[in-house]
Amino acid sequence: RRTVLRGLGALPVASVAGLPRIARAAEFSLKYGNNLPVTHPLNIRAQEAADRIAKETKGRVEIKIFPNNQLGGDTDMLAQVRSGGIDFFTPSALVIATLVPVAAINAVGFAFSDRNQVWNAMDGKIGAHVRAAIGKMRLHAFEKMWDNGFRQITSSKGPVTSAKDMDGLKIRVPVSPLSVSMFKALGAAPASLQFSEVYSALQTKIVDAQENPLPIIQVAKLYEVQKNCSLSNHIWDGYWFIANGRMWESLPADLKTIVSTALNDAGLQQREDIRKLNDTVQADLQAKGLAFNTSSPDTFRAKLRDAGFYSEWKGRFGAEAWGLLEQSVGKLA
Ligand code: X2X
Repeated sequence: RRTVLRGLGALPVASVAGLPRIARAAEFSLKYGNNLPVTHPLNIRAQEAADRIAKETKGRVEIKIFPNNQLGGDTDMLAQVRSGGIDFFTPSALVIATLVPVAAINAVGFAFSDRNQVWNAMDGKIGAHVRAAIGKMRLHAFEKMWDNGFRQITSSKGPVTSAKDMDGLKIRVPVSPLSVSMFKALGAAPASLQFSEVYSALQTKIVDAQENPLPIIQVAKLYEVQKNCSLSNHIWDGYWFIANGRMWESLPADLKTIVSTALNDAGLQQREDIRKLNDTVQADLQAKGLAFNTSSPDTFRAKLRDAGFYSEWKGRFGAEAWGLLEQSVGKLA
């Protein structure tokens, strides 16, 4: 997995006419897989971080990015980063929660009202709590979470303006127990599919609806196969940048510092990218034919409360994590 070719450094690398130039192999050649198109700010900032890391480690650490589910869907990449088949992965909180259940705490329906609240929580106690739980699975989570955004509902059917429009709606959700539970509580018919399958599932009408932040709807071209978008802001979702624990432990301390600093800085810049994108993305999607409507969170919250969603998940997350969430956002259940 890791290429250790220290001896090569001593070989002459000047190219000889007719022979390919021999590049010096990196001491730590690391693979990073993710589920997003290269045009998403996550991939743009991750590539910048990889370039910075190569430069600051003088070529000792090389990170190769495999975007867009090239190495398999989320479930596969999560297994690979655990086994060491890949070194880094950025699962959404929803997805890593299949392994670390408390990681979905930020995705409780209608908990966060704005980004400041989100980053205070995720850079503060809730984030630390989740990172510790990830650490117990022999994975290292870098401090700064990256942004996915507030999730919105799109559909090839009519607009969703209140909770009653969710009745029987065939909606794709990520492979996430919390998402399935929430959409069932809302009366919909959720189907868990990996992101790699979403476009074709919508195109072939296996499902009629899906929910994702607007930048994803844009870069994955979901507007081509959806008509309406309801600005529901029902879940805030972010990406944990994680590393295989054994690989991370094996890195010398000076390289760890360079890698951590570059990835955390890039995460902060990526959050800003998403914030700025939010000012323009709706107009762009509208121009591409997606119709927008607002929806009132009150009818959704009431339906979730009546269905016992909040009390169920309070029990599943446990008093400590739920208490930290309520410290940030106020009383939920
Ligand atoms: O699968 C999704 O919907 C996505 C891209 O938002 C996640 O990574 C959870």
